Amino acid sequence: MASRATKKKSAPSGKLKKSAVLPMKGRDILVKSLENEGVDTIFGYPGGASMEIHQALTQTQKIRMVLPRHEQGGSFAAGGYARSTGRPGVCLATSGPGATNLVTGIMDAKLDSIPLIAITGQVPSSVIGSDAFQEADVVGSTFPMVKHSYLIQNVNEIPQVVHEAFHIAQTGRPGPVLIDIPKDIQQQETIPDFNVKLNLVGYKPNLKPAPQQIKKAVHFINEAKRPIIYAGGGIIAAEASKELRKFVKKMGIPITNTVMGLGSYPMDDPLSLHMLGMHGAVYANIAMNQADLVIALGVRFDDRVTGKLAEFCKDAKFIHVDIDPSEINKNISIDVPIQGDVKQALKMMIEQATPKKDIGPWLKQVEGWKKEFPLAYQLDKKAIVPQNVIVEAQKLADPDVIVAVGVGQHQMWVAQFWRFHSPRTFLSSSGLGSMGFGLPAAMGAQVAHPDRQVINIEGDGSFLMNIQELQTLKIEKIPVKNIVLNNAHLGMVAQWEDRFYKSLRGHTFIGDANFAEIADAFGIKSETITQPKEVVPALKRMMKHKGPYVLDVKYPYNDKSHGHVIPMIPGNHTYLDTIIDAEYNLREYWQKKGIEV
Ligand SMILES: Cc1ncc(C[n+]2csc(CCOP(=O)(O)OP(=O)(O)O)c2C)c(N)n1
Repeated sequence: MASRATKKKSAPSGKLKKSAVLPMKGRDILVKSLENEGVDTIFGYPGGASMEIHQALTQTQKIRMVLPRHEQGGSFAAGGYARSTGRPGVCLATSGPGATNLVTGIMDAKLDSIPLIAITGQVPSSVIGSDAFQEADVVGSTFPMVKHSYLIQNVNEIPQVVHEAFHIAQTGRPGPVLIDIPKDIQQQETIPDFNVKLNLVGYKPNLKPAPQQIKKAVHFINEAKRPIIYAGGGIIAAEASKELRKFVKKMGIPITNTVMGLGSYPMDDPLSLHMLGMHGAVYANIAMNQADLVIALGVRFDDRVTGKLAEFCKDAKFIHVDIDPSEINKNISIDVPIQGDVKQALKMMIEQATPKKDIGPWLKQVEGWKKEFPLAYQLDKKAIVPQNVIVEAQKLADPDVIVAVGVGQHQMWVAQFWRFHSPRTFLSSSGLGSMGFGLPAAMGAQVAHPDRQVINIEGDGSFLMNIQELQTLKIEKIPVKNIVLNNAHLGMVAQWEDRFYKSLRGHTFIGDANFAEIADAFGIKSETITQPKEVVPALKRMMKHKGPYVLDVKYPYNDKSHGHVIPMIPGNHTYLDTIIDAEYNLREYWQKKGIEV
């Protein structure tokens, strides 16, 4: 490939202050451009193709450089930063292996619509395409994962590219944007022009919902006898929790949340039906499926929510508000599509709709299901019960605590039993479902919120996947508290083995690790507990400790029903197939009671 070295542009006259007219290297222009976007933290791991940028970062007082111990940790940390603040998280890596190590974090941000800026150093322009040392086509390989990507080919483009990247990452439906920058461009000098203007032809997300569609939605709501609100991560991304609360309060309609939507509505409110879907509350799934109107707000009808599509909400009409037109009518045929900002749509509906005074019988029915099928767990005198650790931890935690999780049973138990009431307090790799997310995501959130309590609750398998970040916590003085729910198994997969493979263990026993000793080796305070009576005192000690902490909670993997995440709707099944306890699924339970199904 021909050299992409570019000629220096002459400075645009008149616009720049005298001090800015000095030539700067590409690496310094990049850092200044990031400062101009308000970046205060970068999670970056250096290497040959990015060390120029790290050199430049040593010269700024405005940006904290956090060195993760693995680029995947850096990308999840940037995700945790973004999820907990709403501002784009920034991660940085070198070319080749550094860049490929970011890929999981990029995909995680894509599936959960998280604003993320991933910056990668690239081999020099002159050798791109030659299989140079540590060359990887990161733009090509992440192409289907990013919202947009750039390979910078001219040092003069840097301010424009950075400005566009931040704009794209955080507007419309948020998502990841990649900036790949060859080493020679980092080294070249030019007189920069930071007076950049946005002119993105073809990218102008429409925020304004069509008024006639809102009118139609209000009409459908007026007519409904069994309405339900199904609210997801879009509410949090749009900062629309306040409007959602107002809407629910005014209308008196019950509401259920997706995993991504947890925190958008207070779960202790009587109208909250908590989480729905595969491991959601039985009452949430019954109410959804027996509703005559589903008001879907910032959701994407994920298969973990719908189960078997053909049977999903068979008697319902659908209103769907989403910023992304490609989500509407994707999985479900929608009666009232509303493309636009869900915050604006809610404001318009609040103004125009009248309270639902005519749904008393429906509310009574929903209340009945809530009482009949409570989320519950059994205590055990001899062994620690993980759900109980979660419940006790919330009792002792600060009210504004931020909770991160890994992926597996522990993740679903937190989603079921922790009562979230504020947006941006639950950090979960929900769409991608990536193990190894909890510790680095908590780390990113803690850096963004140094004065708040941040707790990571992770299974042993998940914790092991980015355990090296304990060193980052220690060296960077990041006081994340880690509760490791340690059952020596890949619990969620073992649960599926118990359910669907006659408990044949296909490499799901991982063995018992002593996480307190590992933490100790990193210089982090730690404790191990094995007995139920130790739970509360150990949690108290952990919460009181000022620095990072690892609490290793050892409990036996339990292959009986009460050791599983229940309720559970097996994949591609319907709510009637919900496993509600050891003996019955919902269909059998209702048949036994003489209820027609
Ligand atoms: C990176 C990655 N690899 C594999 C999986 C598949 N998977 C889903 S849950 C799970 C087990 C998780 O075990 P652990 O973190 O110990 O949590 P537990 O289920 O025991 O609470 C596995 C292997 C995944 N989600 N992510």
